[in-house]
Amino acid sequence: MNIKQVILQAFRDQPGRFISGEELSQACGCSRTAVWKHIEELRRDGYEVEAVRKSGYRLLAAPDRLSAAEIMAGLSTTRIGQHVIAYDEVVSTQPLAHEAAAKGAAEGTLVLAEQQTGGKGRLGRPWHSPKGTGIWMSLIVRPAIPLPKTPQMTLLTAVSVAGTIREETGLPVKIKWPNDIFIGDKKVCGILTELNAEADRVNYLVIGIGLNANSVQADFPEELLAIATSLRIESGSPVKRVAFIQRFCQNFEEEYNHYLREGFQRVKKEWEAHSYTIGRWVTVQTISQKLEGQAIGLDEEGVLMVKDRLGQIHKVYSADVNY
Ligand code: BT5
Repeated sequence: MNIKQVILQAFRDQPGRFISGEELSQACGCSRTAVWKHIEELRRDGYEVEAVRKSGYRLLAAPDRLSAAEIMAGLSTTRIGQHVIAYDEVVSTQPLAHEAAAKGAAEGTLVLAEQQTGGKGRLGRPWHSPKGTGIWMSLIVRPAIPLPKTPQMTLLTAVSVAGTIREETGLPVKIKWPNDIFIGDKKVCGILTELNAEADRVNYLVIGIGLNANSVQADFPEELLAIATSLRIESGSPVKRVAFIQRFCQNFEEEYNHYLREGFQRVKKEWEAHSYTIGRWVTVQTISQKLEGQAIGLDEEGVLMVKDRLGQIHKVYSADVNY
């Protein structure tokens, strides 16, 4: 840890308390003047630090910057989010997460960035990820599940994000099969699950999550204005991204542990309860066919079931669904 990190750690260990210059200088192994210089630097980084003669220093507020230290401080998970690789600007967090996973990154490692210049959606579509406004992150997991079950992890992630949005903002979110989170009729979050596997074994999954957290209308390009929204636009106030990510990690870990122990039932139930898709008349475009019908539910594996005009039920594994 460098001196700034030692000072931040000391503040976090004793939240709300004044810590004397002397105490900090001992913890850092440097002079009190050096402590003061580093406190000034922290202020320039966006930390609000109160200084009171004879009492010392006290942390009032941390910036909403997505740093590893901020996210990991106070995180009560055992795996998810316990390793964070944070970047300022990247092309996309997905390949960086693949690289980290291939080198053995622990399960639960999060790769995130303030900005993506080439963020991607499914089928090579672009994901707009401007600086500082959103949560653009890729989560590495290594579930011991057979390949056909991996789409369930997308649904599990959607349920975890949707729950986190409800808890943090109270907004009424809905999940559109398989990977979109909507507020009203606009998309606030997209999920992209990528897989590294052998014939019968999952090595790891990289789950990309793109959430428009604090974007305002002006952050969206013309073509997204009518179809995209953000938590801030919907709730009228900015969200604390660090707190959001921490809560997401806790929710995801809880869902994930339950899923590994007990199977898909709970995710299925929660997903169906918050679905934007079930009950609607949909047009489904798979790579090979187009079909119309009513979305009637998920089967036990998480596959979407669509009933066509003739009453025949089709199982949809991977597709774009339109209404
Ligand atoms: C998705 O794809 O919704 C998956 C998005 C995953 C993004 C994350 S961010 C972290 C990680 N790193 C990456 O590079 N990607 C992941 P799809 O269902 O194909 O939706 C893409 C479509 O959504 C685009 O064609 C646009 O119409 C729309 N779109 C693009 N950017 C958007 C945004 N910021 N908000 C809402 N809609 C957007």
